[in-house]
Amino acid sequence: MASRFNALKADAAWQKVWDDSRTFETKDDSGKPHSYVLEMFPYPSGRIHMGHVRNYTMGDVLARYRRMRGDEVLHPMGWDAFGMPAENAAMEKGVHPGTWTRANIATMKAQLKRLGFALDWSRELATCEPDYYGHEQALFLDLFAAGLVYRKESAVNWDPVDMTVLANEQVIDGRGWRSGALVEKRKLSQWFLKITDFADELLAGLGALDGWPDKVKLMQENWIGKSQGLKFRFELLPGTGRGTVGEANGGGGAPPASPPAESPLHHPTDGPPPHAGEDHVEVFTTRPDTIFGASFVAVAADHPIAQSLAAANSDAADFIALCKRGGTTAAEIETGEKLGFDTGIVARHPFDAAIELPVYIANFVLMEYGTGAVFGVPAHDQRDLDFARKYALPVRRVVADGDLADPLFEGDEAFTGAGTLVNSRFLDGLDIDAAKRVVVDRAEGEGWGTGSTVYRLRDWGVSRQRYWGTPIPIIHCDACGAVPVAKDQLPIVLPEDVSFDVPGNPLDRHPTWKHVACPSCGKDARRETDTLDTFADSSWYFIRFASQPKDRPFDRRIAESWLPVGQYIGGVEHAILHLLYARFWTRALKHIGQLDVAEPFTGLFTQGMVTHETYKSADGRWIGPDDVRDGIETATGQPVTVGRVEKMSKSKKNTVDPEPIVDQYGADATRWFMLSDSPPERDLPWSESGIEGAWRFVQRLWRLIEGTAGSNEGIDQALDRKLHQTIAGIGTDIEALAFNKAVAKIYELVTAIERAAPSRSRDAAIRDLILLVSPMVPHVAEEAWAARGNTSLIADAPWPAVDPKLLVADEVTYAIQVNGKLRDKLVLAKGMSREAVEAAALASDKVVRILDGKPPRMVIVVPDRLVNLVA
Ligand code: ANZ
Ligand code: ZN
Repeated sequence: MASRFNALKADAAWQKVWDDSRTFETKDDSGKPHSYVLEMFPYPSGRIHMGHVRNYTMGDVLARYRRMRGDEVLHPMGWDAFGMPAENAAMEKGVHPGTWTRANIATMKAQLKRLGFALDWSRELATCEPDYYGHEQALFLDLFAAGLVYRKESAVNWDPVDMTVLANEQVIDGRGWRSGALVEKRKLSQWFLKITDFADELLAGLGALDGWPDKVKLMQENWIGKSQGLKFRFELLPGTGRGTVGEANGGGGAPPASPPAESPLHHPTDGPPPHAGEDHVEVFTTRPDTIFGASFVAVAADHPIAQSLAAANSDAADFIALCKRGGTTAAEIETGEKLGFDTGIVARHPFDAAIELPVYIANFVLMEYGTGAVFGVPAHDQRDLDFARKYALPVRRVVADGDLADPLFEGDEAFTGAGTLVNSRFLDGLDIDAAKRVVVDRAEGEGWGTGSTVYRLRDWGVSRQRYWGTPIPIIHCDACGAVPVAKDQLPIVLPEDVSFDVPGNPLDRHPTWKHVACPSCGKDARRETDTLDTFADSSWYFIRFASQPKDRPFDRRIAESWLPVGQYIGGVEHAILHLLYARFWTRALKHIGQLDVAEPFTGLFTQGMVTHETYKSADGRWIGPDDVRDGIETATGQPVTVGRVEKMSKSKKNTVDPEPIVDQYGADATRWFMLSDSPPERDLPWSESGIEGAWRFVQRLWRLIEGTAGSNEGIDQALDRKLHQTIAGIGTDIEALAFNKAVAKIYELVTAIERAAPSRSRDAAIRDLILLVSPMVPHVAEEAWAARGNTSLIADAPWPAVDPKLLVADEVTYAIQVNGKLRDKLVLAKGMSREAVEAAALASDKVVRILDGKPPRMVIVVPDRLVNLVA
């Protein structure tokens, strides 16, 4: 009797039914409670990968479950379709970025459809289409009108061979990733969004995000980087620059300026150094408490002091040029070699004019942060320590952990922890916070500094000198400046006829596209040829999913009825930028009165990776799992080395393509495996035996479901209990995204049903089992549902109801006495609360009759045994 479940046939059939009957199209006004489940939309790179399958399966189970619980669920899908890879494909293969992108979307959409996701495809959007990015241009203009957009000169990575701006990720070891040329820093006028206006709000808002992982909140907090600091000035000694003789390192007194170590980059100047006309340098610190540990002052390469020195000193100019070649990311600065140039200028310690500190130009000081100048405390800052060891500057302990008060600091690891001030005169004995306050108070009192709050967060530079992005709707006029395009001229559409055979931005080279009349004065003017950072596209797509009128970005009332996204699921790699930009964009829309939503995503889940073993050939090449059989590389017959289990990635060739897996095992087995083995936040190691096990389970389920026959007489209490506990437990697990726990409960229930003798309970359990597994393995569930004679879809069926009585694990019989006489017996749950037991006793018919409406004077409850009512 038991047939095999034919996944290939059933998958296609049910997917067609869902499509044809528009099962998963969401209605805005059904009157049901709105529930918004969203997974991060994919970049259309070409094919879906296992990470997508895992991510979208999780969201799908929740979406399907919520539908069955009676919610109107919005579960949409679209494409984050602008970006570099399409331009690279254009350069490498000569295919237009749009053609390449749209073909990828078609392929990937077909692949997603084969997994049977309950998505509302009628709301599908691709950010590269004018009917999306045109609305983004309108929003940009609104933000511009509200003063949240501005233009500023800013440094970019310039590839002098490809003649193009590079993103930080495209600079590898200081060279262009494509050309290999040494990258230069160039200044370009660029567009910025004022995210810093919202720094405090973005920080404070994290406090209310209970549905976010703590680690993500912490990452955002660090990125925003609010710190209390002190800005103050060091007086510069006039005419300094020669022969400041240093004492031995680590003495008990003030840290002296020491002679420079031999280094080609380290050239004290001769004669009085220029001070850029300045007699002081202003620094910013978040550790004013460490002021007596200072051993040098350092300025950024772009700092006026460095610049004016360079004008007169070619060594300084060379050093500055060298600094500009380095990377600008925090990681590069953290890990890169710390380099300095001794200007010969000497600064005076603010608390003791006798303490003199050398002033360096240093590559790890950024002009854009604080004041572009710092004082270095090697003992308590790692960069300063690296620098001090290199240039043999004093390293003096001023914060001690325990009673380690020796000023001599050894080793190469700075001490950044909590402690007590030492070797710091009037600060000695204070803790860090108290010492900070004392120094800030004195600086303010004596008028040489001011306490301040600063953020690490920078304004968001959105200009990209690229073709495949949203054109910035601005026109540059020599007379009128930057003039916004009128909204009725939107969308500003990308020209189709572009070439990628020469480096640079095709929009810039296009013969006609940028030449337009000034909207304001009518004279010849030029379109902005920069396009928007693709993070702008992903900063509001969830709003457009909720509401997509043709003539404006969204309908406020409808969007507000869906937002915020109750559950957002995606990779932790987006913990900072995407999530922060979306939070900003949402606040900016609120600020300009367009959308009253405080936070875009109230629930966030970051899922683990899908991993796989890696393999290397005898001659050290990575090889893919398909090319290995029984430890032998099939092509060469040579043994392979099995490497670590790592995140699936093209570079290590340890990927498994989902499509052949779905061909072979079907959508349900693939989905089941994604949910079953590991907790969703952990990595999931892909294994052949895992997917085979999932396939066997789907078959086992089918045999059980299909094989329903025989007696439907009699009750099986134990099975009833098991069933209802499972119904309740799975609901809780799915809401908590604990899919592996839900799966474990299903295994138990299946085993219990298999072992149970035929009965009415068993029949009911099988019926409910089909409902319970349907969010996870929807195709086999629909097939079974139909086989049992149901004419409507299981996707539209309600989630089985829980009978709370059956959730009770154990029951006890209570003796109910009135004035010590047994009057009734009640079967109640073991361990029930006193109040509940008392209420049950008072509700007994017999008791009601005896008490005759009068409340008892006293109620004695002996847990799990008896109740005595004293009348
Ligand atoms: C002295 C000091 C002593 C510092 C110490 C740190 C530790 P956060 O907290 O991350 O904001 N700094 C200031 N401006 C800088 C710039 N433009 N480029 C590079 N570094 C800069 O970092 C603030 C600290 O970073 C400041 O506090 C300063 O070094 C450095 F034991 O001053 B500190
Ligand atoms: Zn004009």
